[in-house]
Amino acid sequence: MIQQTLVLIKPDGLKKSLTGNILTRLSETRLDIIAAKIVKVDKKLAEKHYCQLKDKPFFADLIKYICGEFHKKKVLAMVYYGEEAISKVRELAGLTNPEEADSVSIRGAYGRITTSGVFENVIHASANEEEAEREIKLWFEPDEVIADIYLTKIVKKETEKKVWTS
Ligand code: IDP
Ligand code: MG
Repeated sequence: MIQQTLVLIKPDGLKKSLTGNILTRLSETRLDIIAAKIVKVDKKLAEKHYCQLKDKPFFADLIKYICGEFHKKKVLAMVYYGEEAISKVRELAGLTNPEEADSVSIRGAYGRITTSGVFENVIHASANEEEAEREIKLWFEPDEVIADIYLTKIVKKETEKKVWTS
């Protein structure tokens, strides 16, 4: 089945200059990148992204982690597209706990658990189609994705926006 999945290189991955290594690993999947951007994650976006975990004891630290408070204040957000994209990327990413992840997986190779218990596992990958749709729509506008993956509509908006001065 053709699918799309949200991939984030988390702040620890960027701080440790792992972007190239991680993208090389992901290219093993032969999937297409159909969207990519650097995002400065604010608390609102972080809380929406991880809304299913809001009752977990590690939630507050997780929000700080993904907002970059322990590393760099940015993540690389991408959408990968192709045959069985979700399971292919999840498998390469490895288990959530970097110490339990296969040592050749991305998380197994590059992740760590901090002394305060944060799983710094360098990459996010959507877990299923429902999560992928919710997450892609949260992180990207339709015009930022170069394939027609979900239904869109045109709305007229009269809002201010920042433009280059010349
Ligand atoms: P996933 O990223 O493998 O889908 P989730 O359960 O969705 O795992 O958790 C989201 C993120 O929250 C993880 O990637 C990890 O950074 C963090 N996390 C999950 N479980 C724990 C935990 O038990 N302790 C600390 N951090 C955790
Ligand atoms: Mg998850």
